[in-house]
Amino acid sequence: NRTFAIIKPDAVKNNYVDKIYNHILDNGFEILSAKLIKMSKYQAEQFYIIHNDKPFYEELTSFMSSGRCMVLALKKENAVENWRKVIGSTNPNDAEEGTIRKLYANSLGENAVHGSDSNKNAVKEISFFFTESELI
Ligand code: IDP
Ligand code: MG
Repeated sequence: NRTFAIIKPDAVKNNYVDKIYNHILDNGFEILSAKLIKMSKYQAEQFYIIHNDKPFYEELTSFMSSGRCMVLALKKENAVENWRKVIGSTNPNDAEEGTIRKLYANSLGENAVHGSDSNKNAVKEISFFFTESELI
């Protein structure tokens, strides 16, 4: 299975890319592709369109387009569920010890990483940023 991950602008700025890479590899994920990008505000709005009715939509899309982030396509058995476990709860205060959000996130909004929440969304999110031929 595949999942889609983002190392968010806060984590890139704080130089946590290599640490987060180690979590990915130590947990047995294969990196099919990774690239450093800067999302436009429009791209962030499209990516998070499911949240467009939420009070945090503006804050979220401004933050996600505020700086460079790294987008990744990951492969592992039960990748979606597994990656959600590795990253921890949305709010770093609630995240379990040892999870990426517990270790590297600043706040509920700036929470270091993204992970798809279902196989269906993983497929959609990967194709939002990668063509099939980029997944090696
Ligand atoms: P998830 O990333 O754990 O799947 P979602 O509920 O899908 O969490 O929310 C997407 C992202 O929106 C979160 O990762 C976080 O960056 C941001 N977010 C969620 N809730 C809030 C909030 O109450 N205030 C500000 N940002 C939020
Ligand atoms: Mg989500």
